Amino acid sequence: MGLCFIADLHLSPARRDIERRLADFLRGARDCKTESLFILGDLFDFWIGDDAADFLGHGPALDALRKTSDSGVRLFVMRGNRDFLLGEGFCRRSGAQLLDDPALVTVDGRRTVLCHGDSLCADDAAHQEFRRRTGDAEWRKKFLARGMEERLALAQEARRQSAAGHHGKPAAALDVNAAAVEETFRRSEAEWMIHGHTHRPATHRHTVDGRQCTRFVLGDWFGGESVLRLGARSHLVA
Ligand SMILES: [Mn+2]
Repeated sequence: MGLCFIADLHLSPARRDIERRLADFLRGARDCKTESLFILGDLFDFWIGDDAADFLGHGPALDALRKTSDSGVRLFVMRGNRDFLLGEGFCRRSGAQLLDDPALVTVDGRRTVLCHGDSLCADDAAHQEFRRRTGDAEWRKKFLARGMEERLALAQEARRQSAAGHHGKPAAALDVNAAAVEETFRRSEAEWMIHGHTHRPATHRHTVDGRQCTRFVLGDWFGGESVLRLGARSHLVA
């Protein structure tokens, strides 16, 4: 029983080891009758449309997710900055429910805000510009109308540029911005926040307008599985 929160697996055709890690983890989640599994963004290193899942070899990962949701584990997936094109086709195949970013839930009755985390990185100007551009419905429609090979080439080019842009940037510019964190706590009126994206797993305490708040940061899966197990019961807040 209980809840699991994960993020930043960055599954890709080049990292079949992470796909096996996920399959092992999901088997455990089914065996333990996990109540809900929340995947808070960047499950995939890039996603070029639901129609291209098999083209990229993600069939086994989707089957493992489906088996898990079919077993009774409630499966929630939030889009990250890498897999922001996850859509209804992915949901139908995996049995997952897409969450908005941010999403509000209760965890054992505590008001909790879930987000991928990139919206908190307000100091990363290049990334905020990328968010604005790719958030545009017209941009998405045009991109998805291209052939799979072309979409793949564009995604790989975007990753190269992002990696080059991060090189030499001060670490603080890539971490969360304190004001953005406070604003997210304030607006959501949440006591807890759970997010990924920064790949810096930790538990942080914040005082916001005199309220004690806790922020849980999820780790990536490059070196091993990284799971936050927290609470027994969750409810989505409408
Ligand atoms: Mn991310």
